[in-house]
Amino acid sequence: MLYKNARIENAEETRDIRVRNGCFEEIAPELSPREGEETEDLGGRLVLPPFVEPHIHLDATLTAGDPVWNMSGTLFEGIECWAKRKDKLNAEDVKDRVRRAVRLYAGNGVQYIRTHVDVTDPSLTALKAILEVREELRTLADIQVVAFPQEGILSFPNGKELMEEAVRLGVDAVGAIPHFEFTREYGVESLNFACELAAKNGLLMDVHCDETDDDQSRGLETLATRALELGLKDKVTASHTCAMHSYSNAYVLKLMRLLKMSGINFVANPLVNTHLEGRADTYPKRRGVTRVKELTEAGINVAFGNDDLFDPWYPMGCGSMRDTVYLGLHAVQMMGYGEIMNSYRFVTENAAKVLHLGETYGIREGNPASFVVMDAGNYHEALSNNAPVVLSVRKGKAIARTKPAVREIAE
Ligand code: 17E
Ligand code: FE2
Repeated sequence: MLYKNARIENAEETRDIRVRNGCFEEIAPELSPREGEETEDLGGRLVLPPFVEPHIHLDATLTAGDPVWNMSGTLFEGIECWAKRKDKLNAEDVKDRVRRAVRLYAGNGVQYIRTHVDVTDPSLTALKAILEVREELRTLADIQVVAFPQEGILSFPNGKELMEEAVRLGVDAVGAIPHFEFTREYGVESLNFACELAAKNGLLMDVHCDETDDDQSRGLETLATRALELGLKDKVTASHTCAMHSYSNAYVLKLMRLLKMSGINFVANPLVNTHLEGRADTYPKRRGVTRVKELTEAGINVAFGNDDLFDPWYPMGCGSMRDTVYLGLHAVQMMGYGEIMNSYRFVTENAAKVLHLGETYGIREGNPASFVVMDAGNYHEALSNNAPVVLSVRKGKAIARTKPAVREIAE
């Protein structure tokens, strides 16, 4: 198969891409079709590596309003609403919603997903269902699973045992939620426990860390220190880190040294945290998105996630990575032209680093032929015009196509 005229990652010049046996065989300025080789002209459209969703809660997806709506818009009411829905979970219900969500993602060019799955459930119903359904969905996406203790590790009955059981069942990563634990001491202890569990089992880590406007929430320094001391480094991801928005600049100045030394990754979820945070403020209202610009400028890896898709925490979402990047750039004031052009990296290579996808991710000869085509000439245009992903190719196979809308203006 020969794809002609691909504008790979905003490049000035187009390239032709030859795909054989599911891999990129040749990428060059001009390739001629071999005898009998099928060709498709991409017409100079933007070609990117597949999108990576680094942070979503698939167990809760598509449950907003069932059985109750989150009226206050706070994280904590979301957790209460979810606890009510959790009581009604069964395997088929989880699988059906996950299938629908992954198909939405597939249509938008997302081929890799990291999902947090709540393990503060004595029956681990959602976890077992997701570990099963992810096998069935492999043709559309690779799904990484994080054992996520929504109601705490030390503050929930048998929290530690449930985390250990999740590891036995085959999760890829260990989570924690230090800011939700009953006490600061429990927060620190939960991080120590989670880091050791990850280290012992050779797993990745992804912590819901300081998702609060409380500037005294300091889970991050503990997580980064353990990541450094246990040699976990970039296997560790700190998600949310909203409190960093509210830390004093003096504290951040000190913290940055540790963050750089630790090598950990960050995931910000701008759509969800601009809406969940600041809820205890009057005016001015903080929006709680972590310091993405400063972290990026310090050479620290930051990715953007959606966090939610129509669930107790967020009543919107369509399975696209576009809106999180679009709003994220506004929220963190990274609106310089170069920043906009490069911002696809928040949901491609930076997110791929979070998931440890390794060298086989990316548009290079020899790699699996996975890429997306957007109906735009570069990423600025794609973001600004909300351009659809017109084609998603996964390991050489076209798995999704979207026809751009045709608009007619009378005069
Ligand atoms: N749970 C949590 O603790 N925080 C979130 N942002 C979501 C679930 C979506
Ligand atoms: Fe989350």
